[in-house]
Amino acid sequence: MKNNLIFLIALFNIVFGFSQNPIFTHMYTADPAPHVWPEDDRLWVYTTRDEPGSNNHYGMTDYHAFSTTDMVNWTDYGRVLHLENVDWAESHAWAMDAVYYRGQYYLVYCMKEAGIGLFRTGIARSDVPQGPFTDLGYVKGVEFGQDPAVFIDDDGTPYLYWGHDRKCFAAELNEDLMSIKPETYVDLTAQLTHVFEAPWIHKYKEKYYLTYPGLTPRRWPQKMFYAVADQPLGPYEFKDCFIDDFEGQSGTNHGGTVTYKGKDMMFYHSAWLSGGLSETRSVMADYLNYDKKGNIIPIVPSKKGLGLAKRTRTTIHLEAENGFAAGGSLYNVFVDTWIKGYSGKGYVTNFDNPYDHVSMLAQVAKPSKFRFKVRYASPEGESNHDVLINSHKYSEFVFPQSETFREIDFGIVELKAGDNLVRIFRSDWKPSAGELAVDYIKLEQVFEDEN
Ligand code: FUB
Repeated sequence: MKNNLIFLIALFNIVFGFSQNPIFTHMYTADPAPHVWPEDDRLWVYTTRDEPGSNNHYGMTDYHAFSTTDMVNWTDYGRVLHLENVDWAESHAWAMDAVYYRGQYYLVYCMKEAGIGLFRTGIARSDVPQGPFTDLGYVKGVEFGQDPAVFIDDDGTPYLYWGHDRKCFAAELNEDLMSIKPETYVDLTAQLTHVFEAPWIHKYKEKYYLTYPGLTPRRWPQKMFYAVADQPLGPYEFKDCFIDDFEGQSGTNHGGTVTYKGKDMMFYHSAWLSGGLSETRSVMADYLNYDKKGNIIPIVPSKKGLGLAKRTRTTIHLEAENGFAAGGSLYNVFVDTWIKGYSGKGYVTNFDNPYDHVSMLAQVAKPSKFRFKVRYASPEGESNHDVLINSHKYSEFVFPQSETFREIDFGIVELKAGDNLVRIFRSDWKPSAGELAVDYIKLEQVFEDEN
């Protein structure tokens, strides 16, 4: 009976072609940190980004935030922090975590310190989960702070875990999150068989589970292992491997767990989207199940993934007012809040002179098509503005009069692999009746079989 059911589910998936892995197909993403924040019905995933074609990790520069409510339709809020927004760092925007703590959202990341070249654990803050985040400096007391993860226990105590190059450490953080309590520092390396880097903590039935990528002796690629403890700082008892080798895996693996709408899930990465470039990675998600003794049941990565739909779809949502902090720019325009109903922190307006503009950065993996929408208001009358995508794709767009903010659909545009600057500017050749207010742009992923 049970076998018949499994067969029917498998058949259903084949017939309907469910394919939810990788979950983000518009951009190369890695090192996922999934979270659910208080009083927020969305699931959030924070990721690093691999540059198209790079196939190594040395040039990584930035982080993205994603959210969903149904595990199928995702929003990519664009770049939330970049190396150039962090004045103490010089390179290697490697793995990160995010945490909600005392009313603020923090990105806890690692980069190499300028002039020294050692990894530090940086802290950046935002008052909204989608960023962008503002750097506050690095955590004192942490040396070689690669691959940080923060765990807030039920009593509110914050813990930091980090590790690289076959080592793993942990400590309690002080209340400002900017330093560890040295007396709590522990070296967990010996307790975590095969550990290589990237610890992640979650709690299940009053036990602390530490999941991590590890290397069996002298052998890449990484597999995922876990260990269990009664206290957040251990001692940990090594358990097992729970994501073994799989076809199309990348050299590294790195992941985090989350419980959302009653389902436990594991996020990690593979090299499936790049199709063979093992270090150009993409985020995956699968259900995380336990047996009756609390052991994690091994995950076998599959295209089906969470199996809720034929595929996932991501919309890039870029708030105009984020400017430089999100990789864009504001030229001779300003952020205002006068017209109510804007999303985010305001809108961009005052396009007084020819070429006054707002630019927003959209990052994608491969040349691909998106449906382009702009949310705007133009209370005084129709306004003519031009949209430039990557300096060469040029169109004049008319924004009809609208006293309140509304979304207008400008049809399909093509983006190239890597960075795309979408610039909305005042045309120099046509007078504009209205003063345009740009709230955000959206780029909705479209697929070849939908054209
Ligand atoms: O993404 C860069 C590095 O690769 C991460 O920091 C490691 O955990 C590995 O995934």
